[in-house]
Amino acid sequence: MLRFLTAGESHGPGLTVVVEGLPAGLPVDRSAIDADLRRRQGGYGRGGRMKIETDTVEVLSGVRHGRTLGSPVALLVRNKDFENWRDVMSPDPIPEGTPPRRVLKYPRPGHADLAGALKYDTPDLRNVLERASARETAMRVAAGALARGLLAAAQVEVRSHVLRIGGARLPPGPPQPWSSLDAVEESPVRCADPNASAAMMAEIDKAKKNGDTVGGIFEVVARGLPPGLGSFGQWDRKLDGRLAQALMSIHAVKAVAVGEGFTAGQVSGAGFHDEILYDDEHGLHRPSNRAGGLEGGVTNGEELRAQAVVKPIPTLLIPLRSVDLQTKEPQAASVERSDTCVVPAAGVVGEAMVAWVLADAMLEKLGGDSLAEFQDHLEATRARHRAMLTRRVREGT
Ligand code: EPS
Repeated sequence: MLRFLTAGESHGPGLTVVVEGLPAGLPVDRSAIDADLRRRQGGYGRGGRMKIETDTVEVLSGVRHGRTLGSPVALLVRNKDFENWRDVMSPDPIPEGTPPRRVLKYPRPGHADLAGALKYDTPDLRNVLERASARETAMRVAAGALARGLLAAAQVEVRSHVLRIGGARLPPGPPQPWSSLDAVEESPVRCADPNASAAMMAEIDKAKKNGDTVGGIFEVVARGLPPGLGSFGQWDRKLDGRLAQALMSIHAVKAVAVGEGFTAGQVSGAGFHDEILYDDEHGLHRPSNRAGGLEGGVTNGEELRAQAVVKPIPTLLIPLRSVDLQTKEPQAASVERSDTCVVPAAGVVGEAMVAWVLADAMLEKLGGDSLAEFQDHLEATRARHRAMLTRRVREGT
């Protein structure tokens, strides 16, 4: 229903995204998109580039007087750093006799450098890393902010928080309640628990001091979703599969779980599944949510929870062993300006990707070329759900 395509290199003139499939009439607030872009740029452990950039969006098409037109929405974020890279990133041929600048020859273990050089048959790793860079995620966040606008019109909210950085983590226990997630925005590592936050910052300091990097785990939480998004009918319609793909596609993400998925293999069925209860006050309800709001690849009306593991990013100030791609001599991997930890920022990108998948699934279920049509369909669906969840029907009637 919805699709987006991004374009742009990390040090090129800018990054763009084209979004198609949003209904007409959806409010678009540029300052809300910029606020999400700012959240992505933040987080303790970010490197020098974030001091250069102030990501702000320009709307090139598809929005008029603050509302979508139903036509493709095109957004642009300019790279301020391009001023320093004009020659290196010029689309024009290099004048004869000029040696190429900032060529990279020593692939970083864990980065796309070597695999990309082999794929595109290029000896200059810059041709790979410029697009492989996580800077591209700025446009995912911009697209995600549009999706979030559609979700807001359906009273659906999406948040993220950090569960672990290196050896520091939130104490084990029940999932962080929604109400505690406000505090996340005040934490430099986007974790609601002040003690865990401090320990996570210490992990980042330690990695930085050692010329190393550190990864972790973030969780995305969405509430207000109608039941019935996704489908168990085909493999590619299952919402858990679609969320996993979207989260796994974020740079440095190496594993994704829905609900308590990372521990589901260690407990019995009786200890894992969320019982179904009924009382007149609450209607049908669940005492726990280990499934993370998805059963059979379909939303069940509980909070949706998905976790992602972010690896330590591969640009190390004290580099790992590598090889000169030309001479094949041993060589320390290239060192580029980089971040020590991107887990908090990755969580913000995770929110955007989850918001995107959920908005797509909402449109798939409800349809609507205009926001009003979409909202009418939603209200009718919610009324049917209310009836099924609360109305007692006597046997035989
Ligand atoms: C990023 C911009 C990049 C890096 C980081 C993400 O800026 P630069 O390469 O100019 O320092 O900070 O990129 C990577 C982690 C990577 O592996 O390429 C951003 O905007 O998020």
